[in-house]
Amino acid sequence: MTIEANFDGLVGPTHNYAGLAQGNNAAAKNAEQPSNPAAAALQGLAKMRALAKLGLAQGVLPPQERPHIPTLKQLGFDGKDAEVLMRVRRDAPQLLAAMSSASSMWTANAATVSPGADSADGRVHFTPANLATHLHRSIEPVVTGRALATIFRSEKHFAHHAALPSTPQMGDEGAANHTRLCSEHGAHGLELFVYGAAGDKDPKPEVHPARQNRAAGEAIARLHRLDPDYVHHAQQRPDSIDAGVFHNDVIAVGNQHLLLHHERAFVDTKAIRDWVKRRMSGRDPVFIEIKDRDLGVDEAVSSYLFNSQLLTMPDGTMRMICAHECRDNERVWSAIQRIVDDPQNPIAGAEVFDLRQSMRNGGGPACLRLRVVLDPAQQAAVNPKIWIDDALATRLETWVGKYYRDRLVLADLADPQLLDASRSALDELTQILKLGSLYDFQR
Ligand code: SUG
Repeated sequence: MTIEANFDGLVGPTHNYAGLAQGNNAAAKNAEQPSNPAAAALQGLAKMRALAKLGLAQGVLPPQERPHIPTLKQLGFDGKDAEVLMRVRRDAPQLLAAMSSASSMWTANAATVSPGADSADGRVHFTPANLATHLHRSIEPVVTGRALATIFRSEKHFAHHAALPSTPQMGDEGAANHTRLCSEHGAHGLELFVYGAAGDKDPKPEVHPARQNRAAGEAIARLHRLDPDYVHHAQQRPDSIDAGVFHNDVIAVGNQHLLLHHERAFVDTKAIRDWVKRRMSGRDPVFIEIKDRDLGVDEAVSSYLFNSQLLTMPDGTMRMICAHECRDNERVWSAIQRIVDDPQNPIAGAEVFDLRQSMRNGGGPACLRLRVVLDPAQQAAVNPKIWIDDALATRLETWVGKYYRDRLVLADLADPQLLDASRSALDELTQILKLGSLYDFQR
């Protein structure tokens, strides 16, 4: 059977709050607070373990090497590693923070993925996101591409593209702005690309950057050899971006034939619905729209309701995987209960997870995962060591306990011992997950 697997990003040992992300309310609010990298990694692993226990295919993607000394050298900080760290802390602490972010944990921004059923050549296509609007994120795509090519290695089954040119005119933040709708995961899907800015004539957000450009979605649709009739480009509402909706997955989520979204997600919701109704075969699409009067955009953003994962269970029903913050807000929690109780949609349950360490940087359940639809032959071609089961989850928890700190503040990022421990941790991880020499320090 063709399944949708979730690949969650393992939180790296330098997870911290540096206030780097524009338009991301949570990250701005928690800037310079101490973080707990060990707790962050364990919270992510608990979600992975739980989803695997539900009978779902759950994989893990490795964190990146941080602080990233090669980029600091490229920026003119030379000498031994400890000297590089000392100099950048003294002369440009904001660059040290940018080179130390554990932001690769949010694998919804790692790449855009199109399943074989949607592509003219039948292969699964991957394009790493360039993450061009933020320095700390723009250094992710090289190693992301390497990791994906190592894990999805077969040329017969997988096609790997280079990230798009790294400029805001081609700004691409990956699957967070891409929703696939289909009758079954294995059926020909409809791919919805959501953008924040396009040509000069289109309305733009006034306060925050539009991170995704329409030109990026158009390029990816070409690269992935998608049928234009099954592709739709839709604009995000600029006022919602200014209110903190920096990615579409903060205000909309789809799974199979279901699209759950806020009233203020898209500029033209009707055009999306008409296209879906016209193209979807085999099943009637279901749209759940939460009205502004029932839940404001501010509450959608603070709770991350729409950043819940919508998962198809082995019995065919759907379940919502929500952040704890959804239950902390009564209006949000009753909106979720109404969805679960409504027999008109296939969502039959909701569960909350404590992902607070990631949430404080604006990363909810759906941010932490990259979805990859795989048929049985493609599943068999994936590096088998990355699938989470109880044994691997326990092994990774032990690994976290061995290397991760439980408190980190920005001043710690220059500590050479943090760099050493991180490299030792990643070196061991590449052995556990059989990833070869993935990192620059291993090459
Ligand atoms: O790009 N936060 C990330 C959160 C990404 C969430 N992903 C999705 N919505 N899919 C971002 O804004 C904060 C880092 C800091 O400030 O320390 C950060 O990069």
